[in-house]
Amino acid sequence: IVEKRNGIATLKLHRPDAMNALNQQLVEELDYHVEAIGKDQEIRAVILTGEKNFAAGADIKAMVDLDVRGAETFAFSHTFKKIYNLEIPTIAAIEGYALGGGLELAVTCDLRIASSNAKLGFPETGLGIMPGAGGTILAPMLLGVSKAMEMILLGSIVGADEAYRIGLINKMVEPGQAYSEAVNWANKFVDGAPVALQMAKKTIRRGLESGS
Ligand code: DAK
Repeated sequence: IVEKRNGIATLKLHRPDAMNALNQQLVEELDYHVEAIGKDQEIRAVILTGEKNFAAGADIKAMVDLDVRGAETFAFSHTFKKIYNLEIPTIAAIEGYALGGGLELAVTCDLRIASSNAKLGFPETGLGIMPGAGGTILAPMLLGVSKAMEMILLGSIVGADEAYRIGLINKMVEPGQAYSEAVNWANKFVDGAPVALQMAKKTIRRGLESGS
């Protein structure tokens, strides 16, 4: 579900019956709208969120029967990279579960606000796979190598308070408040200096990528 209001674009994952598990169609729709937002000069901030939950990961049921070719087509890193490369600030507003590919989507954003009952983790290795959409790169940047190794190798799922303590999320709010707080932050970006925000974001990224 896409909403554009007062310079803020909200992309809400809406497959509530499957906890917003990321299937081909959902990712293709996400890709389409991210592409459009990237070209829309009116939009000054993006909020990614989900209906009831953020996202419980890649759609395991859809993945089970994929052959190699199908798996290559299903890979959604290119869509996440488009989100990562948006020049405007991006915020993930997390209620409920953000697991696996869902958490990878959240860490693709610049900022994360989660409700106190959110649960976050990378359970992939327990399923015999690995985080394949940027999590292995972005989690160590956010958490440090040690904590990222722990989360990914143990597949542990943490609550919002622990996620806040280790720097996985920026802010913890009351249940049901993640989106409204994300709007508060997004409004600051809409009222802010767009070039300064874009250059600050770009420079932080460049510093991380060059290791300096
Ligand atoms: N996929 C498909 N369906 C899912 C799902 C998922 N990840 N998570 C939940 N659902 C569905 C359930 O099947 C159920 O559907 P019905 O059976 O009712 O039709 C519905 O959502 C409600 O789920 P539950 O009945 O299980 O609800 P509970 O409250 O009891 O449990 C839960 C919630 C989130 C703890 C549980 O559903 C769960 O453990 N879900 C799976 C979480 C998970 O393992 N996520 C990681 C998926 S692996 C790659 C790119 C990306 C990835 C890998 C490689 N490459 C490009 C190489 C990413 C991988 C992943 O994300």
